[in-house]
Amino acid sequence: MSQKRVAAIHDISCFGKCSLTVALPILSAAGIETPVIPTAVLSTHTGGFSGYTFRDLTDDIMPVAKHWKKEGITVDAVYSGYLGSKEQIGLVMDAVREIKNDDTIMIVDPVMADNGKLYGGFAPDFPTEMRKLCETADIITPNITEATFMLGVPYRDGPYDEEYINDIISGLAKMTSGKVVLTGVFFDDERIGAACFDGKETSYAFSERIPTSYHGTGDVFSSTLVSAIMNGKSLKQATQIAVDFTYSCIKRTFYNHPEMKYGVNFEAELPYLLKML
Ligand code: PXL
Repeated sequence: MSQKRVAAIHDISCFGKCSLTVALPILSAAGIETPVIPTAVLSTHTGGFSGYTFRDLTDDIMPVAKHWKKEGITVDAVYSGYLGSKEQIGLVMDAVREIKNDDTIMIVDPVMADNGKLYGGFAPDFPTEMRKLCETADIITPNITEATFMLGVPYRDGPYDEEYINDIISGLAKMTSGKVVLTGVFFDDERIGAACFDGKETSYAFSERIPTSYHGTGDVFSSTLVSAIMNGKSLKQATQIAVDFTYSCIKRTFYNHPEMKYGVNFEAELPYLLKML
């Protein structure tokens, strides 16, 4: 099998283990060539730090994509995450047109919100724009807040029931012709995981629920999912691998009790990921 190439389009949060500083090591460890289009450079992520710097790279997105096109560089997949502005969403769609071939798949993690709230710096109409990007995707990986914001339906705190999750999944399945992996699904306090709609049926992948949350675990999850898909796993298998790996990172970090905003120790768990792949 020739080496897969995935373009990762996210910001670089210089400190805080999320976006490109998570996607790049996980995909690389999984054997995937990972060219990047950085959308912005921040001193830290925006969740829990104040006074962070923000260097906007909007003007570089299209020149990078056009240069790749001129060089004949195409990719097997594009994996987008945190985008710094509404304008960048449209530019990502344009950039993908430059670098895709007939077989390129587009995986969109509509990173913008959690726990019923938009991340700092996003205007209330940001989900409407992000929805447009998701409509063009082959696979989307929203959490429940992001899904409900894009669908314009009420957000609820968990535990959830199957009816609520099924309604969200069918809303998303109507919104995009792509497949859906919905994260942050839990029906009781014991287990948490993801619902996966592969275009035909919905399945669930769960792990033990650890009563905490760490920044950047959405990026760990989606980067792992992309890695598993590129290594030939089905969406259902990839979802279980992403749930298991994210859980193992949280568990390891929890027992060492670091700060939530510092993210998880995914590095120490990478050998475990490679075994699952
Ligand atoms: O992990 C998502 C993420 C990525 N990049 C930046 C963020 C966040 C979440 O807050 O602030 C800059």
